[in-house]
Amino acid sequence: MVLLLALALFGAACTSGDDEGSDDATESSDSGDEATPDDEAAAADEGSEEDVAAATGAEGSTLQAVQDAGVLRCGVNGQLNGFSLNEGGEYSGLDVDYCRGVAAAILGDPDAVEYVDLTAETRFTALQSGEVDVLIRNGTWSAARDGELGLDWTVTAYYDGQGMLVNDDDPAQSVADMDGYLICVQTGTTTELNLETYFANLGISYEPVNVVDEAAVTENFSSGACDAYTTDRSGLASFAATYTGGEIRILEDVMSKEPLGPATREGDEDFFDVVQWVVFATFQAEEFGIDSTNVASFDAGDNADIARFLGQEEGQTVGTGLGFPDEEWAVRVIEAIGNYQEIFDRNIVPIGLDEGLNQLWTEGGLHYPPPYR
Ligand SMILES: N[C@@H](CCC(=O)N[C@@H](CS)C(=O)NCC(=O)O)C(=O)O
Repeated sequence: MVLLLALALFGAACTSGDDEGSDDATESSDSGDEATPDDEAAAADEGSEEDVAAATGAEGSTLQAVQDAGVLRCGVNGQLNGFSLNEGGEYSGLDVDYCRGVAAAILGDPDAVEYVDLTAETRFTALQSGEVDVLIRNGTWSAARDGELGLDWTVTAYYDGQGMLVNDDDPAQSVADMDGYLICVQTGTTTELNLETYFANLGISYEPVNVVDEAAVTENFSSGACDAYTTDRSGLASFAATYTGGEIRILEDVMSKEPLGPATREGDEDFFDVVQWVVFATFQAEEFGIDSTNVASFDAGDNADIARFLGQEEGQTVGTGLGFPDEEWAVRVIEAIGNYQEIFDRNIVPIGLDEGLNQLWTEGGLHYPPPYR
């Protein structure tokens, strides 16, 4: 009872990031400085052991529950241009596309999604407690989140790294020049842990200004309460795309590895498979030259691999074997959201980022879908 009440209160207090005043959004600048790398697994922001117990309890099959409900509850950011932006209830972005892809695959309707905006701090509790079915919120796959947090990370949909943003007229050319800086950093993120490690390795100090969402970053950065802002480089690009407080600059430093992708609850194997293969399908379609405009009429010719991907191989059971309702699921995904290149061009190119590692393995990137057979 106590646990349920605590979860309910925590959720109610924190899930509406948009509504939080900036006073509440700025926390003591002391707290982040005290974490050590050993604290990472147990970081307060990353859910308690009780949360894990709730997650691994008898939830039943999420896949079945989603199919029974006819709607997918997708935990997203809601404030992150390029990934998940909530504009009056209209959602767009790479993360949003994957919510839509999963809904298209298992429910036959990419619009059958209920989006739940989550802050960095509340996101894992929301997944653990069953408030959302899947978490697709620019989340980094890390060992502690995979293990002790009781989550499963499906596949990396966006390879990122942490960066640093400063005012254009700031003298710093790299993070090494930033001794003693006041740095805006979001609580509940890998970012605050990496920041400490990176500065310690450089042998310089900093003062964290802890904030809970992008609105608070904007306020603190534009007022000069922070000299710099650190987060995933995609988050910095997203911030820079809409920031109107003056000229800003992103330093060259890549401070960490941030593999971002969807997470499901541990022990939820069939749903995990479905979410994972929806992401793989977007890589695979690109590899086959299949996109949203040609998928409905694509001629597989003599290519059995393509025929199978499109659900056209005689007697195939690979799709239903994974948990999909039929063999044409991948066609619905690509019709709804396109292949990865289309998803990238639609969402990420407008915020000014290059593909980097987010390309097929055949083009020097890390996207390598396992064989669909
Ligand atoms: N990838 C990192 C950082 C994720 C994160 O929450 N980033 C911030 C900065 S891009 C964010 O989403 N802020 C928007 C918000 O919380 O409303 C993680 O998983 O911890």
